Amino acid sequence: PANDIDSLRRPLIAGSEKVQQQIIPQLAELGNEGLDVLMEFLLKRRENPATWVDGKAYQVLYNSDAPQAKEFLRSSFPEGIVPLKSECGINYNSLQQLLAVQDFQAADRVTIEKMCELSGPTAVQRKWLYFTEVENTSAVDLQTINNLWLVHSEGKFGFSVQREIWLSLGKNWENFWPKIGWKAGNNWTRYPNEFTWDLSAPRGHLPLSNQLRGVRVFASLLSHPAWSKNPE
Ligand code: UYC
Repeated sequence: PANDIDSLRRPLIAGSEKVQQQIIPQLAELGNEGLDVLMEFLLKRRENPATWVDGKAYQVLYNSDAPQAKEFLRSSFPEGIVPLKSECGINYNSLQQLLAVQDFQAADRVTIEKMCELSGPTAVQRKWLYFTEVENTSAVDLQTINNLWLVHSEGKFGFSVQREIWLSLGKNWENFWPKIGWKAGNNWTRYPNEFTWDLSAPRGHLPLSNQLRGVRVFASLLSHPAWSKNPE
């Protein structure tokens, strides 16, 4: 295995994202030595904002039973690899933990709850948002939620992904729904069972926004200044 490790370590560090994506699961199968390379990789890159490649490496360690991986995460990344910044005193640990195990369905519920928390107690009781509340939502907090989704989904899920697709379609909702798998022909995808809760989903499929009361809330979310500012 020493040979295998060496032949994987170099492309992990210097290869393209596509190459890295293939190598991480191979390292995961090589036992402790493979985990060591993944730990070294995460430490080397920790000065830079986490990408979905870091997310994949992190997920392997997070989901490993190896004591060395557990100890490494406890001491070096106790809150994960995305900084859980909040301007509103909100704790994003539960969202981070659900996304680290790719429980996208539970993470989607928590996302809706956190979005309501961000708007205050009346929104928490109501369980949904007014578009005016979305407009006033903290950009820092939205970026934290979005980064968690991006980093833990190979860059596939997140509001910024939805925004990019929406803009590429000239903000045309009728073209947008089928593109992200929320509507097929005349039929809305039914919540929760008809949605796809894993990475086989189309890009931008998650997180969900209930459209029952119209597109105004989702339009505000996708137009939020958080997405045109640089991440902090
Ligand atoms: N639901 O159809 N949705 C709910 C979606 C719509 C409906 C929750 C998304 C269309 C009802 C979430 C789509 C529609 C409830 C979503 C979708 C509809 C409900 C739970 C594709 C009928 C019961 C969280 C656009 C034509 C709850 C929440 C209620 C719930 C998401 C019906 C996340 C993305 C237009 C009757 N739907 N929802 O916010 O509020 O309630 O009565 O979007």
